[in-house]
Amino acid sequence: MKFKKFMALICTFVIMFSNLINVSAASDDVVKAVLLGDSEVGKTTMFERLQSGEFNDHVSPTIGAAYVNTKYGNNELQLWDTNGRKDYRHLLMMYCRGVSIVVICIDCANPNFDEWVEYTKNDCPENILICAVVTKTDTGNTADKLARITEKAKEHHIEELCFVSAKTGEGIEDLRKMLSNATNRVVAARDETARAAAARAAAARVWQLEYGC
Ligand SMILES: Nc1nc2c(ncn2[C@@H]2O[C@H](COP(=O)(O)OP(=O)(O)OP(=O)(O)O)[C@@H](O)[C@H]2O)c(=O)[nH]1
Ligand SMILES: [Mg+2]
Repeated sequence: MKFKKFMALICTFVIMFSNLINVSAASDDVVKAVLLGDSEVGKTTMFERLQSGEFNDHVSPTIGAAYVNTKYGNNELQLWDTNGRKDYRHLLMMYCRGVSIVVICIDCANPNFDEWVEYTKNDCPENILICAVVTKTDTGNTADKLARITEKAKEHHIEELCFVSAKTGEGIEDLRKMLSNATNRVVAARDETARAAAARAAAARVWQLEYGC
């Protein structure tokens, strides 16, 4: 038993260490996004469904994190799947470094945004795009319930929202579109910032030429 625990600990450290090397791998051209949400809301199942198009109902609880890069036109998104367990919460910060998009994942049976919106505001970089996915919509949702969740998301200033069932596949295309939109918005904002900086630098050069200072 002790040996098993020891090996599990070693594995956790190896995975975390290899992730650490990649954590800041997103270059300026790549937009980094992270899936956040309570354990068991279905982050990994959805993450896998996005990649394979299939529902795997035997995914293991995530240890550390994993990522996948996806091209949306000329832009590239690096999407991280994290683990939601409370006792690993202090490690999440490491995966949120350099992130531009947070995707809060909420189980439609228990749509509690508060904790994760709070976490995002306190522990993620400023000026990030906050999106949300309501998961497991196959588990008895009603139009009324979804409308209430949409209202709550607005109250929390969630900028993009979609509803997904990794089991039936419903909403997966909407999720893809949401990720693509969010990626393009981040790149457009970066371009705008770069243009503004170039314009400021050009104005400073003109000033220098005219007034010699
Ligand atoms: N009915 C239904 N079950 C789902 C769906 N998505 C995931 N599940 C189930 O929910 C459980 C938890 O899924 P995970 O993907 O491991 O959850 P997670 O958020 O990655 O959990 P952590 O890795 O611990 O943070 C599994 O038993 C899944 O089969 C869904 O769309 N519908
Ligand atoms: Mg997981």
